[in-house]
Amino acid sequence: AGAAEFVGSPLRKGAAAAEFARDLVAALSKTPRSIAPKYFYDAAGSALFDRICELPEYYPTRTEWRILTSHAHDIAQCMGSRADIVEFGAGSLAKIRLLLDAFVPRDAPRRYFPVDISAEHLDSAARKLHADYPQLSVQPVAADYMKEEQLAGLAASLEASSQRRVGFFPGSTIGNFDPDEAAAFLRLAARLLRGGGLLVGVDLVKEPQTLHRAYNDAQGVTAAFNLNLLRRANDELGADFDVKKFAHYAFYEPVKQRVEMHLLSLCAQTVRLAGREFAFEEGGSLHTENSYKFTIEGFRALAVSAGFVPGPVWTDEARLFSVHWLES
Ligand code: AVJ
Repeated sequence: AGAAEFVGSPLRKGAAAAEFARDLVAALSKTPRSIAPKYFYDAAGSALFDRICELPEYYPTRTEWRILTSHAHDIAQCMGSRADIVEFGAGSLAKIRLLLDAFVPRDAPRRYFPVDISAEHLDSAARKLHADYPQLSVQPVAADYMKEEQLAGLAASLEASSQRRVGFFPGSTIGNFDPDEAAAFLRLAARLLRGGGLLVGVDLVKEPQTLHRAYNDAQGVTAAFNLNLLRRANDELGADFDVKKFAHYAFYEPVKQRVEMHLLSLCAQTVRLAGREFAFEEGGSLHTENSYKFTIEGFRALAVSAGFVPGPVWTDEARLFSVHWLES
């Protein structure tokens, strides 16, 4: 046991490209135009996201890291002895190391299932993690965790053992979901993790300038991340977006309490994709991401509505970010 092998139903490349094509055609065919942010994360997009996490303006990663470091012992206590850990949207598998290091060897988690949509990125990260934690069975799951059928293999692996299961969903990725989707995800997680719990990182509502800067960094990495969607559509789907003729636009929308990212057409232009033509007027938008911000009480109420019993919450001095333990 212990090798980094794929379990579950890996997204086959062809099927993934077909889904991207279908969703992008649908996105460009409706008004207003919008597409799910999961399509940012091909290998290049995941690497750009890792760079965002290092930016001086992007406080969430750094702040969450500090919270996890300061409370790692309490968190390990909540997770319990010899648990199976499922991480949703695991990315580069950096944060789990911090938690793993907080356990004494006899209580250390036994199996770790990082779930991520970006298979290549996940596979190499899983190999590195297993090399550094040889006692830990690392079982990457290349899947869209919003699709329960893609988690069937994972659910079966968890069921096959009597270990306690705990989830880890850091980074405020939950902020990408509309309120209905966030509740649906939490209900799915509560089912999968029954008898255990979920550790969730949640970005907080705050003064809008801080939010604005976090999504409009001076080096333009966030802009490159947003525009990468178009580059990816060109490479994978044979679309002909002229990436230079689109601009990154991100702003905080206080009524919905979310940062919105859009790609705006800098001129009137026509784009070809999958044998069709899509006209953009000058200033026309493709909405690429929402990043919802929460109050601590608001998030706890959402968790309760999804069937969790909220436990301790940890935050930083400036109350920029929060980490919640939820019992399932
Ligand atoms: C990974 C969804 C938490 O919303 O802050 C970072 C993605 N987008 N900069 C976020 C993102 C632009 C990030 N999440």
